[in-house]
Amino acid sequence: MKFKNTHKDHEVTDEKIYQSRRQLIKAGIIGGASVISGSSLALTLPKHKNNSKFVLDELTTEKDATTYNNFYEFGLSKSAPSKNADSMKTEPWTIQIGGLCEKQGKVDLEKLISNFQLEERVYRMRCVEAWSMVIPWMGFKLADLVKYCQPSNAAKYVYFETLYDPKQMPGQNGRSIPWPYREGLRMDEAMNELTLMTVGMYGKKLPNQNGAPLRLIVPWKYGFKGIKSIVKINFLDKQPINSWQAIAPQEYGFYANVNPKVDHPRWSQATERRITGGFSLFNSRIKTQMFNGYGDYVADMYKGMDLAKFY
Ligand SMILES: Nc1nc2c(c(=O)[nH]1)N[C@H]1C(S)=C(S)[C@@H](COP(=O)(O)O)O[C@H]1N2
Ligand SMILES: [Mo]
Repeated sequence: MKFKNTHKDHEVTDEKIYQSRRQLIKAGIIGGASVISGSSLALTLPKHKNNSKFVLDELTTEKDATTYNNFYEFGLSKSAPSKNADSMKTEPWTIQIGGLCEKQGKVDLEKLISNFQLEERVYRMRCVEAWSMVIPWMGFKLADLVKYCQPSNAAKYVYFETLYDPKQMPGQNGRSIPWPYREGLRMDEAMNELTLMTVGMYGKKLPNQNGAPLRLIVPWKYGFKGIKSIVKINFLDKQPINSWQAIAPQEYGFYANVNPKVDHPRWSQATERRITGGFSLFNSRIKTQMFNGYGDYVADMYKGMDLAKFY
């Protein structure tokens, strides 16, 4: 698949966009030369390892990020997705848009992507199981996609579903999760500039095990919000129930904001095992940060909410 992109870096001249990009660069969220102006994802990225000016944390190796996965559609173990996910056919890929919005119906993913500007963003990813990675993702802002869909004023939530096809996804023959995998965001969370619809990582297309060809990345929330292999986007007036909430509502909520002060009922969320170079049980254990360290960009959305109640 080729990702055509009509926008060029130098065309983004608007002062406000420029300033907010600068903010993101300073925080290490996007790389300085990260807006992709070329025509495909087969691009060379700047070496990140020692580029500490732009990247706050050491990157996780590509090997770890693509072989230690959660993708229950392809098995329950961390190694199963990279072994089994080749059975999923990702081209062509159709997205169904519906609910409370103007744009309705099926759209080819490649066509859809050509409307948006791709960026690389280095984000921390914190799994609810208390491990984390630092990954250079590639994608476009969900905010841009929401605007493209023209939701009505009644739309308060964005809802996503993963592909349901047990022939391609053998894990769906089991009952670990009520299929298809489901997720949702409040509209302001969807419009937040950090929220990324992701099509690539490490400068390449997403591997199947990481959620090809399109997945969500919400860096201030636990990893399970990052629904993979999306085929459906709906605009709703009521808060949807996500997959993990459906399985165990006392353990997993709708918000799933990374919060070191609210423990999972069965384990602490105060620290995390940071996986960097070479996965091992001895990878460094570090303190988990409120909102995974992205509070400056997202804390305002939760003012006045009791985050122990809305976990
Ligand atoms: N469809 C689907 N999406 C999913 C999951 C899944 O099992 N199925 N697992 C989630 C969990 S728990 C995590 S931590 C992240 C892992 O993403 P990664 O494998 O790319 O690191 O994907 C999330 N998205
Ligand atoms: Mo997770």
